[in-house]
Amino acid sequence: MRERVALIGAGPSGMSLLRALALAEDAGAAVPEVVAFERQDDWGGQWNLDWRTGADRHGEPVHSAMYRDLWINGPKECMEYPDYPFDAHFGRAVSSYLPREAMRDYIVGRVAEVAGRIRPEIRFATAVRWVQPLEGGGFAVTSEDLVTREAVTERFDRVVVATGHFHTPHLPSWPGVETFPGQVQHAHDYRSPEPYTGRRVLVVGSSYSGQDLALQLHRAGAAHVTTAYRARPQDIAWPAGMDEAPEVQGFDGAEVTFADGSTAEYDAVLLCTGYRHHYPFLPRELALAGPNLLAPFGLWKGVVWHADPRVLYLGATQQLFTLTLLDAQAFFARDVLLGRVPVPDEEERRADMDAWFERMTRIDGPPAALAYQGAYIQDLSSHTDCPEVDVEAVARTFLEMRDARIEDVRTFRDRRHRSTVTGTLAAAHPVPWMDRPDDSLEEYLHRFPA
Ligand code: NA7
Repeated sequence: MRERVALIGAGPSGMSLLRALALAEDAGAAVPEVVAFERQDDWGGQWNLDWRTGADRHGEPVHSAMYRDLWINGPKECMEYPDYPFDAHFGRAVSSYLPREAMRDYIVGRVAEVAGRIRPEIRFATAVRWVQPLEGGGFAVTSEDLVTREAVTERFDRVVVATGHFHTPHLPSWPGVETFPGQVQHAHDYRSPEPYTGRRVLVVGSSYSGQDLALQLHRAGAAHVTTAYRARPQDIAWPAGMDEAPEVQGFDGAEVTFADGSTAEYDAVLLCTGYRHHYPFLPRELALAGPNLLAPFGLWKGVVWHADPRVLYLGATQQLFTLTLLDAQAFFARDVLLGRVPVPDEEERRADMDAWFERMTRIDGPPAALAYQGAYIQDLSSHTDCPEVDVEAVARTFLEMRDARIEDVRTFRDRRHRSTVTGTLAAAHPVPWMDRPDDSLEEYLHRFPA
């Protein structure tokens, strides 16, 4: 009998898996029956903007942290699918940094060829409520149609979890924070900078969200923006109106004390403190937990759940390479599902996970982190026919971006990088990013005559 696979989530990872399966089928493989469950009304995961915060139109937690004015914060050349160049998608050279809508358009464009077949496999506006391992094998998956409110329980042989891990905020607390008189908001609920204009803002957390939102607020006229880091300072030559501080120790009304004993007053606090792995539909023994790591706990090859290899995860790793990383995982997962990649025994899986974990502990900075994830992508791809990523060239582009950002955080998005796939040098966007170019797809493409 044909195996049945439940795919939970139709963001870029789930879309990549559906596409990879369709390609295998075209090449003559017998593929399992896949039912994909997607809580949102459309595919695209994080790339879908919802103006709402808190609850979505069905009363479910809003999935995406997407905000107006988001432009990618690494060059597109670091995210380019080797078999789907940006030039080919847009029919022209565009800038290295794209607004949200253009990026989403590219991701959707990549699956266009098979969209007519894979989209019907997705049940939109449908939430998986519970996955129960069955004694006789397989899983009982209970899902709820969010429109009709009907719940069904169906049997599947395997489960692929592709719900991502940037939807449930990590919300640390500090002594006295409840006495702070202004707004304390997490980045997941941020939609636009206007409420921060003219204010002194403390951004807590200095990773992707912290870096971008601090700059967004500065650009939109915040009176002052301080970024509080935890691990290490960012090496940025901060422009007037921006600075950074070490870890927050506590609040006393509007006054914040930092780890070096210094204090400052703020009007608003924006928490860019990351996200939690959160899989409320999985029993504890199947649910990934722990911090956002390049080698998450309990996943063989970052994909196969060690404790029960019938469960696979996509996109659960910390992301540097983003789309190409997700694609490499999707091809790997597909070939595990097709039996082309044998899952080794427990001991061998454990030894492999330990080796990658130990290697991760030796990472001492961005170049080493990029080399690590590049090697991981190559390792995954060596088992499949996933389009090959030139990981060294992409890592070099990342580091060029990093140097440009350190040099001037306000202008790094105006730089032009070269595609590692086609060799094309990106076009120059005529409006500097600091001047807030319009972020609609139509207006963006209008800037680059075909
Ligand atoms: P990340 O990349 O998971 O980063 C979260 C950051 O929050 C990270 O730098 C943490 O510091 C920091 N953090 C967590 N708790 C604290 C406290 N208590 N004080 C200060 N700093 C803290 O999440 P992002 O939202 O930036 O990015 C998520 C994804 O969005 C990213 O992968 C991109 O794909 C886009 P740490 O480094 O652990 O010391």
